[in-house]
Amino acid sequence: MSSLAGKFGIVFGVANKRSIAWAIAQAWHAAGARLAFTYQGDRLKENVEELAGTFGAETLLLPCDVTRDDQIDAVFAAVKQSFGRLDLLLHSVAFAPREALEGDFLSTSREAFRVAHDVSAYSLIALSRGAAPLMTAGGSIVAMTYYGAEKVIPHYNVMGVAKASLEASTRYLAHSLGPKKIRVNCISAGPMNTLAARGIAGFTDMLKHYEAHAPLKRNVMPEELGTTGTFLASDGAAAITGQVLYVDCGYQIMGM
Ligand code: NAD
Ligand code: 0WE
Repeated sequence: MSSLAGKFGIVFGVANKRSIAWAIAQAWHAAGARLAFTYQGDRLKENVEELAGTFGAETLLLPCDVTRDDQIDAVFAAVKQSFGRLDLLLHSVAFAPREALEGDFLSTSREAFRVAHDVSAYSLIALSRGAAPLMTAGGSIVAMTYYGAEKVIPHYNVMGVAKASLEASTRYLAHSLGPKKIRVNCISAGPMNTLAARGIAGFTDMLKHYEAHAPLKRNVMPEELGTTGTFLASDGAAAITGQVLYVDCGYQIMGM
């Protein structure tokens, strides 16, 4: 039997076919889960509609800017109405104002700090609070993070600080939701060529650096985030919560 057969999931963070959220959604779907998708705004609706449509008409599609409490409430009300319950949630959402990822970290404005933390870290708490009452048989919440949370990656700047907050929030949420059998974990992915990485100065060199220095001597493939996402969502991971799993070809273990 498929590992996610009979499970209901919701996916935040699909922008296009290269999105990490789409790689994990495809794997969840292949493992038997029925999914709802949210999109950030009208600009992305058509993209997500077309991708989600490949799973058939029973897929739910809902707008959700994660900085908007009213939209978050509406999403979980609609999920309750259509699915009746929820087992899985993927958080694959991050944003910091472009200028904060370019200059010196010392120049980080109060507003860029606020926005980065609201979109990229606080949203995990808000979405978990919305999902928890629907996770009546327990559940698995998975969030995407990056190594810049723990070591300095030049130019990642305030996003690294927001990812550190996301990872710490994962631990506090795991403690809060553990008694309800809801698990909360992060996947720390190696660099991926997605929309969020587009236009980052030196990104191609970063991919080459990983190829040269990661123990496995290559970069991560999207399907490998899918298989890890499916494992964390499955009952096989029933005793794993509050963790950061590195899916980075081993890069994180290196000291030099
Ligand atoms: P992506 O651009 O495909 O996905 C980012 C998503 O965030 C988009 O779908 C966008 O619509 C959404 N988003 C931004 N602001 C939002 C808001 N206010 N409300 C709702 N949604 C909003 O890029 P990706 O690389 O797939 O990024 C997904 C996640 O993976 C992010 O958390 C990112 O930090 C993380 N990650 C990416 C990499 C990488 O190298 N690409 C590596 C490790 C972790
Ligand atoms: O989490 C990310 C990127 C998230 C991101 C991307 C953008 C680009 C467009 C957040 N906010 C914005 N704002 C924009 O205006 N990654 C893990 C990918 C990434 O981004 C980097 C990296 C890596 C890796 C930025 C600098 C250095 C390395």
